[in-house]
Amino acid sequence: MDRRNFVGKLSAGAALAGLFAGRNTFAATLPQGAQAEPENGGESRGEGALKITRVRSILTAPYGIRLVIVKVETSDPGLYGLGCATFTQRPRTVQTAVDTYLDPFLRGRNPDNIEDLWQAMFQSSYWRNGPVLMNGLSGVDAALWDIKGKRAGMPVYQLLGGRCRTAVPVYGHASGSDGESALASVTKFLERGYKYVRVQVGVKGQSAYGPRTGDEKKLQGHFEGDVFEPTPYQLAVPKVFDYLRQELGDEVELLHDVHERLHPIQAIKLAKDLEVHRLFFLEDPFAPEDIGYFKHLRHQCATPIAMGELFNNPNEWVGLISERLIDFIRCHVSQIGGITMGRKIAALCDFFRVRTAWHGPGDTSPVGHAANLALDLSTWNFGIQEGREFQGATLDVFPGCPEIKNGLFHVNEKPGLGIDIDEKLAAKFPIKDNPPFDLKWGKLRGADGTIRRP
Ligand code: GCO
Ligand code: MG
Repeated sequence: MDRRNFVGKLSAGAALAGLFAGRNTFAATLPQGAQAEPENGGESRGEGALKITRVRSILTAPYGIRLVIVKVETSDPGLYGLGCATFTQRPRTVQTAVDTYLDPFLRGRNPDNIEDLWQAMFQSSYWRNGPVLMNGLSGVDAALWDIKGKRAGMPVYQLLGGRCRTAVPVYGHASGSDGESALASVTKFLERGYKYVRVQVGVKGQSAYGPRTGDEKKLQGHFEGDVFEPTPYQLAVPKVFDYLRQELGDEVELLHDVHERLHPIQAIKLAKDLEVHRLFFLEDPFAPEDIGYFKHLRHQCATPIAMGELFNNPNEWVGLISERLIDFIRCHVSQIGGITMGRKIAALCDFFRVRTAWHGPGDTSPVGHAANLALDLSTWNFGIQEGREFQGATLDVFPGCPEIKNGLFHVNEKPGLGIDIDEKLAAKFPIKDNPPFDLKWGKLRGADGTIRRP
């Protein structure tokens, strides 16, 4: 077709926009009926199209942990979406990413085009994939899914393919510094209906991840901090699990988080020692910087492995999944790109029989838990969900907050993510810039003062 004939087939609007606006001559190759896009990035179609009017962060700490929520407002009064963007150790950086950069970038765009907006946000900073920008982007992403669900009159899990299960199994967080105390802690969860319990092991005089032993040594002076030595911890864990399996039998599913605290070869030995106890999974045996060790671990034992809460670059998970080196993907959904990236990862995992176990500690906000649950309900290859029992003021700050009953997370059937925020109440729980939980990182040291991994 010669150029004149082709242009003749275009709508007048497209031809005029393309040829006379003096900018986008490529518009002349648009198919019949398509319109050239407006200057603002191309997402707004027509006068009546829904537009994003404002994107802003809301910082709140109703249970002491600093949470970052993103609210995306639209030109339809009262229609907005919420997403979790919590990077609790550095909340002000995410606040800046959202309020200073994403808000002006997104205003005027159509919230319907989630994938396109995701890619636009992602590419817009040129440098990408870090926790600050990914949390900001993820907060917007989940908010856009929330808006789409509200527009469709459906919960987000319906938009993702519908239910694969009636409710979402959650694991409880038990701990102890010896067999007896760990058993007492696990039993409390079993009595409340939990079938899965993660058990963290304390070591006297040390700051292990998970439990509080109460007698932790502190270094003073130049190298002040909490003491952690890997070997006593490595030796203590199998003893506690020996006792638990002996007392509890095989019914309960037991889990453990190494929290990247061992030297890699010690983690391999621990995984081998625990193999006999058939863990549901062993989490973060290595740091993200040491993922090359997974193939060595895989060749030596069949303890199921979970990994991923610190990941935010696809290069960190694609190989581990496609080479079948892990059994559970455990990303923090607001670290990786929100629901949009979560569903892509879940689909990738499906082909390699890897199951999902999205990160869900206290520094995933209730809004983030609602996003996790939308994925959990609609993912066939779901494995387990980490959860938290929200209580008191948190339930009032976040109406619709997911609740755990009998070891299961239930979601409400409201359109979107089914969760809201009472901003006036949220403002009564301002974040602190020096809370003890968030600032302990970077202060963990060996007995000689050497900095340890968190
Ligand atoms: C987990 C995690 C968390 C992290 C926390 C860091 O498995 O739940 O390891 O507890 O330590 O999210 O802020
Ligand atoms: Mg963990």
